[in-house]
Amino acid sequence: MAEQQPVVRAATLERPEPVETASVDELRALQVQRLKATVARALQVPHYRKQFAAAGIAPSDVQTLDDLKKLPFTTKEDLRQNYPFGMFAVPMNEIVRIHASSGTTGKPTVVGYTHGDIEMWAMVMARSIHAAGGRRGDKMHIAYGYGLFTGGLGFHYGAEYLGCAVIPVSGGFTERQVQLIVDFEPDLIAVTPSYLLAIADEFDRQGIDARKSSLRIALLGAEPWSEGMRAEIERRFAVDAVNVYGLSEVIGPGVAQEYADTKDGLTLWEDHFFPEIIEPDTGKVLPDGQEGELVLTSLTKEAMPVIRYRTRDLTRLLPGNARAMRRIERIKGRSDDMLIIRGVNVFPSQIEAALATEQLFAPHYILEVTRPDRLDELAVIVETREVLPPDAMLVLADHGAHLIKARVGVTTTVRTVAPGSIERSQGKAKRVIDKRPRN
Ligand code: DLL
Repeated sequence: MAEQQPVVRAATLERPEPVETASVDELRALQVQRLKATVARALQVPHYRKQFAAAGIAPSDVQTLDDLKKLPFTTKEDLRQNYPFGMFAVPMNEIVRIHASSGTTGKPTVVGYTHGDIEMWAMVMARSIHAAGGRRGDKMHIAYGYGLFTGGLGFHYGAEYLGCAVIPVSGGFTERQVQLIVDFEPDLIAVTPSYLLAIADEFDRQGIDARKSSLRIALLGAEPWSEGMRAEIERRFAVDAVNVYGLSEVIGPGVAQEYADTKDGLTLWEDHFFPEIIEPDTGKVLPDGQEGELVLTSLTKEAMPVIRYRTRDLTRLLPGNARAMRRIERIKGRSDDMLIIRGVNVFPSQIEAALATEQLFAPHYILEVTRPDRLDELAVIVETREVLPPDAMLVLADHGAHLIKARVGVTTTVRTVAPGSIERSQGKAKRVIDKRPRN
């Protein structure tokens, strides 16, 4: 019998892809060409036609990347107003997948994909997993939710494309997560950082050493997290914990990815997504290096091209290292996450970073905002790592309030609670409870 040949489509995927090593000039030329095609495609959508007409823009006005500045922004509100399928640029019979992102208020935002989009998404995800250190033949445990959320299926297709053996567990059933990790011995895990910590707790509860698990790399994203959490996860699992960024409106996960060997910011896949940083209040484009809101324009999407989509995510653009594509810094927070406590602007990530400087605090916390009189007050409820006597809890709470005051500049009331008191998320953690009256 002839020796069996493996049938491996993934083997045709060059690693790294040529575009990853392209020069800046080559990359910019590709982006201009793709931007023009995207503008033409966007004009299939009544919303964009109206917007362009209102701004007095013809497609021929977009000849360079700098011309992008002339185009109007797209917001989540625009997507809501065109709910459910009004932003699609192709007929429904070319749509092969629909995802949606729930959002905290109002209608979800809906996104559609053609066959070509699914293929592109799988490729950027395969590229991301490879950058994170994943290789063909690795087993990947996926604990991101499957369903309308893009996390589960985004990783699923990318990992298969790369040639990994996918274990599509989805979120929840934490005991079973542990059992499957122990029994199936995956090399990679894709999960929100907050849920991975809940899985770590479950390892402890079952008396199994998570450091001895087969896991080598954790691909973490979908929510803000900190260097403190990275250190904690790497300590508890003996893995490389790397950052994955993306959002449904733009594709899902797979917009930007941190390389495991450098862990110094996330390389943005600029051949498919063009980044700008703007001042959130004025919309002014800021130079590379300055912090502001990330705005993304899709360059190859077919079903739902997005022009200058305002992500609300705050970060900076950094030069590429060893490649032309630029990096973004870890997301600091969302402009709509910012709390203003007695005039001081506060992001939950800053509080998290301040608390992380004290070993006795666990990385589980909740911020509760109230307005008892006319002023906003911020209460921080944080778990301790060990059970401590009541007076030690009080001393530690005081210490927490000092750390936050010194590092963030805001006065808070800190309440320390016993290990395990704060409810664990099975997906994105909800850290802020806003109890202020709605006007
Ligand atoms: O969270 C896509 C995703 C899935 C990314 C799995 C990474 C891993 P949405 O549900 O549309 O899509 O939420 C997108 O989540 O605008 C950010 O505010 C936040 N976010 C995503 N990744 C990160 C990250 C997915 N690495 C929103 N760090 C984005 C901080 C992140 N925030």
